[in-house]
Amino acid sequence: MALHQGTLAIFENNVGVSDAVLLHPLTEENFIQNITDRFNHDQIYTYIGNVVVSVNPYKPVELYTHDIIDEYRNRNMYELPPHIYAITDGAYRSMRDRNSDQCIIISGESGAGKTEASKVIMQYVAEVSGKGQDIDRVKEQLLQSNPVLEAFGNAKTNRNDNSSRFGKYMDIEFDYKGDPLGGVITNYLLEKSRVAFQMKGERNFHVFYQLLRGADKELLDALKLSSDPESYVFLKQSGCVDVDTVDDDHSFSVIKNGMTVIGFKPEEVTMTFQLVASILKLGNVLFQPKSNKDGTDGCELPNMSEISDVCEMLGCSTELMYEALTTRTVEAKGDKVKRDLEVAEAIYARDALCKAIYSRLFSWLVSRINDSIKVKSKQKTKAMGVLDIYGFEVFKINGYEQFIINYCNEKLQQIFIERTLKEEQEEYVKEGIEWIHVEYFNNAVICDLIEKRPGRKDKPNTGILAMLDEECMRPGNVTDMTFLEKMNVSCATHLHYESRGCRKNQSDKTLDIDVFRLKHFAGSVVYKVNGFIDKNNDLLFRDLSQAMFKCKHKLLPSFFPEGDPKLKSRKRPPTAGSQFKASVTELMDNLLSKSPNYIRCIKPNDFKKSGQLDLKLVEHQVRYLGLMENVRVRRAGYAFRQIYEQFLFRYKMLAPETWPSWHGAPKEGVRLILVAQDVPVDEYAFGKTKIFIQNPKLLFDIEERRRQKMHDLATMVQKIYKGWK
Ligand code: AOV
Ligand code: MG
Repeated sequence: MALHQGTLAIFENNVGVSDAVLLHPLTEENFIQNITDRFNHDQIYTYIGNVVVSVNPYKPVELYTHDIIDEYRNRNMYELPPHIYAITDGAYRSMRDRNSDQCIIISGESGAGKTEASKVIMQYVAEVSGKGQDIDRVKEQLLQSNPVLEAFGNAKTNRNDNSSRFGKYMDIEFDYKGDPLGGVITNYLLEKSRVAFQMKGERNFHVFYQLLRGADKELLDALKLSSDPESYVFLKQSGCVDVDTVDDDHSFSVIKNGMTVIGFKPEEVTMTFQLVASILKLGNVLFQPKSNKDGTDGCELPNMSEISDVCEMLGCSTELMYEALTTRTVEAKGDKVKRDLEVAEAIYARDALCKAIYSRLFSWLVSRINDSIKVKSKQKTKAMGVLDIYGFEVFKINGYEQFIINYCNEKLQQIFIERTLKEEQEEYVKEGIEWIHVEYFNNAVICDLIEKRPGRKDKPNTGILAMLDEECMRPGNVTDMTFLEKMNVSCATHLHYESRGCRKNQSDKTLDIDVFRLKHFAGSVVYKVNGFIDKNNDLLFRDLSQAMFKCKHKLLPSFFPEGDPKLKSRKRPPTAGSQFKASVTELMDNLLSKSPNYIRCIKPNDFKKSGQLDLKLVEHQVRYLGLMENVRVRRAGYAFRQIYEQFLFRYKMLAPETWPSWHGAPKEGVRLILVAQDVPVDEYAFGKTKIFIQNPKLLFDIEERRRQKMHDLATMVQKIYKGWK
């Protein structure tokens, strides 16, 4: 296939080396210089072997056109400049032609470009796979699931204007021809605390603003909403309602259209927005103190307007809702006693209800989308998974959510470390070639610190999640501080744990006593322990779940099955942490069952600015992502390897015996080419199916000679052609 020379800038003027394996000499400085030079020329992708390193350009780049997709179709990775399209194409073809399920694991810290990368993958797959009415419908549904889930699951944070606040893994399923049949989305713990509270400068989930800014008057009236986000406590308290890079009004029509394409019925769309509106209104419900005759304190609602609107939308009796928000039933020795809630408790209950409604709505949306996109036929499928989670993050104040998010990133890093090394090792062994060990930092030790199972009685229990669960289950006076004290004792000697007394920064002289510090693979994070017990417990007062269960709303009661009074079992639901751990374990097993492909995203600066690359920041990421180790492992033995047939096909013009065609054994053909090019025998090794070349520069030379030869051939053909004329 000929390149459209001149029309596609990406194919011209390759800057630096496109594969870091070819760097000479290989130093961290050179590595960073290379990606910097490339970044400065909008060449944001660089390979480390078959891993794509991507630097976020923070501006539109001319890399994603139909013409460019066309070029990458059915091409080998090394033939064209590095691109996500190339590894996606490789993964897609391996899946289709070699029947090997694939996954693409995208990692990098918050704002590094993971979510955008996942969209690039989806766009590519949609374009290169088959066409036809049914297939196109499936593709459109898969593509539209993106904006819908982003509206409900992404938000502006201080790190990223469109930050994923949930983890997402999507399997796209194909038939034997490689045509998409459907998919399955798995979501991981949504950061629901954001519904009721956001840090200064951050926003709530996009959908709230989209609804207010984008809905027409009719819909707003039906939902009894004002169009101004400033009217809602849940939206205005962070001091940020508008974001330059986000168009809420337009996005609203995009998600409404998306929901329709996916197959949501109009009433389902209405019900969804009723719940979103109810949350906004509940957030405005105020409580004021009330003194009871018996001397206890309670609270009441000074104004019933918001609550009546909510009850009307949810089909709930106002009295029941009022009671559920201001009182609590406690069981003492088999007796049920109603107790008044104080103002702070009522606010807590109200917020917990809003968070529960929202997170359950989100899970429902995911399962509703899954219903639409699931493969309907019984035929056998092959899968390609794309993983896009919330990236590693460090804020001024880090809580339970950051702990969970960073734990998930820790696990992904572990997969990368183990698999890139293991696979490399396996390949050498499989091909009968000696393996040279490269030292690397294995973060398994941090994963253990977080998730290890409880130890024996005589051994300290060092799994933080397990300790947290233990504390949540323990009767008696349990607080965040008792949990912290427990950790401080158990983890005292752990190299990656530091107990209280951490400074927030170098100049800060005050000591925080309610914090602990974890040394994650990606950096040190100080966590404030406040809220850990509560968020891990994740309990909703039963009065509230029972009230929700009794609502006439067609969707809501099904979100609160535990509110069914007929329910016999009162078993405590698993904690948020143990659920998350279980789902992460399942995810890891799933990823391990597939052939992995990696995209390692790098954030160039902390200001979301284009054209700026902060060397220190990049250096830090290069280090913790283990990219240099990655290059070294790749180079330690043989930087380059290729299946004999492919090598022969590409370089056959370099030996008289193999040009224009070779009919002998491919391995022998490859040997003849290398001999013809005077390559010293100690520079390469013959594996069982592949040729391994040690020095990357050599490959460079061979490639250059090939280019020259192609040029000579083209000139010769031109001369002959002219001669004919
Ligand atoms: P993330 O997924 O890695 O962060 P995103 O993919 O949301 O990061 O990228 C953040 C922002 O960077 C996007 O909204 C774009 O403005 C810009 N960006 C990223 N990749 C590209 C690209 N290839 N071309 C142009 N602009 C890009 V987080 O979800 O916060 O962990 O949790
Ligand atoms: Mg993201």
